[in-house]
Amino acid sequence: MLDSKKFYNFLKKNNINFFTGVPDSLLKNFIYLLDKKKKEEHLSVGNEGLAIALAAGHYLSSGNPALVYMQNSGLGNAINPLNSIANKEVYGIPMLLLIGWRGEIIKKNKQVDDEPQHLYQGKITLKQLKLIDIPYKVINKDTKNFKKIITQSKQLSISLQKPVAIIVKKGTFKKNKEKKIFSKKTSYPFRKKIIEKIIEKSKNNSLIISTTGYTSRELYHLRFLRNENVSKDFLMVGGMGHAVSVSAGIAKNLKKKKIICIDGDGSLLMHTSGMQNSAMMKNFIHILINNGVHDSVGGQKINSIKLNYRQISKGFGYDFYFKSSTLKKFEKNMDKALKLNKSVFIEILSQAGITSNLPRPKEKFILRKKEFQKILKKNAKY
Ligand SMILES: Cc1ncc(C[n+]2csc(CCOP(=O)(O)OP(=O)(O)O)c2C)c(N)n1
Repeated sequence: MLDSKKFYNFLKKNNINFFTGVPDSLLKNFIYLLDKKKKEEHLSVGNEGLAIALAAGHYLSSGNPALVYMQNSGLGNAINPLNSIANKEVYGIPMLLLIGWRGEIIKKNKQVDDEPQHLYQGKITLKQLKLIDIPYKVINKDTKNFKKIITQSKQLSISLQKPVAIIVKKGTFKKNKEKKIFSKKTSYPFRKKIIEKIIEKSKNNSLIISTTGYTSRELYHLRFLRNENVSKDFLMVGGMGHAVSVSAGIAKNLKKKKIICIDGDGSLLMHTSGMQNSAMMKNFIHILINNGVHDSVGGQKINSIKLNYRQISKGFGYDFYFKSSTLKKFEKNMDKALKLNKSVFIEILSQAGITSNLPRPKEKFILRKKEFQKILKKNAKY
């Protein structure tokens, strides 16, 4: 296994001294090191496309390639600036991409057992890079020559004037002594407790759409524990950041239902402009579980200290904004929101972390979609 500190030190030795990206669990031990650095050296961003653009700006102003880290699911967000800024037929911007390979191919056509949303993306990741003309090397826990790979990747990126990728398989980086420093203990409620309250409060005539990561897994687990139909919620297992827009698409057509979107701060920042449309829906409750970190992939920090969600939600046009840091106040806010025929944004401060082992949904998502559509069609009360 690779020592992420040695990996980082060698990148620095090669004059890679700016890092940016959206975190991935396969890269978490490497990103914990970066989380401690100043903004001149590390910026965590809302989506992977922004990271490519920051890296381009860094190269233009310093002459040194930056390193952009991401999960392979983030390639979708990155592809536009990769193809239309960094590509050598446009500006030709050197940079290194460090990509966690969820749904990796172990041997020829044999794929690792992973969650459904990672399977297709896992299968096409290397093909996607070939198609957009990005050379890559794959590293894993047995890689011995990582120094050579870093040196050659950087040289190649500079000589070809384009991005070059290093693909990271599961288990490549070993745990380091560096602890995540941002998932601090607070008195705020855990996400699962908040979701439980949402379920309790939203029995009648409402639909829940939940964001990517632990939020959807906890919602699923709670339905299971409560012996309730797991298909009555729409779990955004992939498409991080788009829960708000899927919810708005539903809200627009089902005006008699209350649409409740459960979001995370990392998710909301990924495609914040979805709020332009959700704010117009009068049957919309947007709940932001704000824990200041990307909890689901390791608890890496989110640059959100100065964000003011009252102003943000009001600015996008939400009719109401409520905030709480306790479950009691949150319950009251939910009661108020459910009575209003307006768009409401509820922020609740939350403690990062999971409180129990979480099962992964077993049902096929295609079947869940059909069940969910049946529920929407019947306009059923539950
Ligand atoms: C496009 C994309 N980039 C990255 C990821 C990896 N990922 C899954 S969940 C998650 C963190 C979500 O953070 P947040 O919305 O704040 O919720 P929390 O995990 O803190 O509850 C990330 C980065 C992804 N699924 N998709």
